[in-house]
Amino acid sequence: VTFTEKQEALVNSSFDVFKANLPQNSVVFFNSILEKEPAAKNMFSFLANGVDPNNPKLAAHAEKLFGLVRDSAGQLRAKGIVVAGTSLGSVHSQKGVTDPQFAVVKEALLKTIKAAVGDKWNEELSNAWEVAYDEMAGAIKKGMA
Ligand code: HEM
Ligand code: ISQ
Repeated sequence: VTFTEKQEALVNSSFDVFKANLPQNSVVFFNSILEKEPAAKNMFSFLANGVDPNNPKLAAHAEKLFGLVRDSAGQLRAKGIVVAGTSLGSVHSQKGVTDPQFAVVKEALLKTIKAAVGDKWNEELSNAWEVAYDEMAGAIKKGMA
């Protein structure tokens, strides 16, 4: 996959905007996932009490996911491929994560970035996140097989 320096910069700068308002953006992210996939509530230990904005675990887990997609962008720009940590595949296969759920999380991620960056949003930015997410998801799925 070809991933340009500009695409990496778009992901990095919007990740920083996402992080600047992490608790609120995490709530947008989880609500968007649960809207499409209510069953996800029972998959995440930290959603036992619903989407509680005061639960710091929500923000911590959301930051981890967005951070890994950001790392994916860095890997793509540097070497054109993404390698996922070895435990990531087993975590997700143990939880029984499916392909459609990967698509739900992707849509939620794009929606959250769009809401976070406001009028800085454009197709190029969205596409950069999409490619970085797809490649990281592909690397995780390989580890699930
Ligand atoms: C756990 C990353 C996609 C469900 C984890 C963990 C990481 C991670 C790092 C370890 C625990 C943590 O700190 O959160 C990712 C990345 C994804 C992805 C980078 C996509 C590129 C998904 C999808 C689902 C999912 C599509 C399905 C809804 C889970 C669950 C756990 C988990 C249920 C265990 C959470 C818990 O501790 O309760 N994921 N994930 N993940 N992931 Fe994902
Ligand atoms: C999937 N995997 C790990 C963490 C997550 C946080 C929020 C939504 C989905 C996730």
